Amino acid sequence: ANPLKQIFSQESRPAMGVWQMLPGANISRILARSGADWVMVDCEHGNINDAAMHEAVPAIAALGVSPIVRIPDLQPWMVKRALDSGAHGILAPLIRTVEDVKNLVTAAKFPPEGKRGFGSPIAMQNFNPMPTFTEYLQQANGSLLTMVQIETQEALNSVEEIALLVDVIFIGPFDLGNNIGHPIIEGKMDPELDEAIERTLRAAVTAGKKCGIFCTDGEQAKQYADKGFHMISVATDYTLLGAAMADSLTIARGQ
Ligand code: 3PY
Repeated sequence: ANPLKQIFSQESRPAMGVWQMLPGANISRILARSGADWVMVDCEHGNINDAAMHEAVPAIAALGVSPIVRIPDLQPWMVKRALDSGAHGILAPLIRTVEDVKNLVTAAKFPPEGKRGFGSPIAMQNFNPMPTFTEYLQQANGSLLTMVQIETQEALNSVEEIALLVDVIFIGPFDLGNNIGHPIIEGKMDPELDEAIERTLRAAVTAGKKCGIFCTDGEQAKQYADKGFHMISVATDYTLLGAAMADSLTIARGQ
């Protein structure tokens, strides 16, 4: 079962998630028990290597929450490692062209739809109930989610075509701002960045697909939920830890 896919197909509410940047299955469990609908295991910017990913993914999945892996780069072997670890989906950063997206989908699907290699027993081990080899082979193409980040000017130019190819187009507002010449400064978004974000949402909706966005706090996540986004990150483990300690210190010091 893929809980995130179920939310997408059966519920009209947005799927709210959290970003895991720090390694460790205990952190994965804390995040998965928070009530989040999905946890992004961030192998791009997080401190998570291949071994840590193999610890995080099953820890999240065991709690009935979808682990999604953000791969470090768009390389077929990274897609294979992430899906073989049992991830319910993969997110590829910084894609540029329609060709990039086609390559991602090819790497993520078993033949005849793609070229994913078959043989790891690890992925099925992490599903509940555990599928047989054959069941996993038959179900994976239809159940694992393909996601790409819209965060370059080139990807934005082709966003309507890209939306047709994957399950989720997911906006990285920081990179998108940087790459279209309107970086986010002190949390402020330029109207052109807002327009790029709106265009991406429209592209997903028109294609009958889902649109995600990276947010850094609950208030911002609520704003995008109200706009109709389908998959929204609310915070990262890294910032949550620091912010919670700072808040407690303020109270403790009577400030
Ligand atoms: C971005 O905002 O660019 C992201 O990808 C968030 O990690």
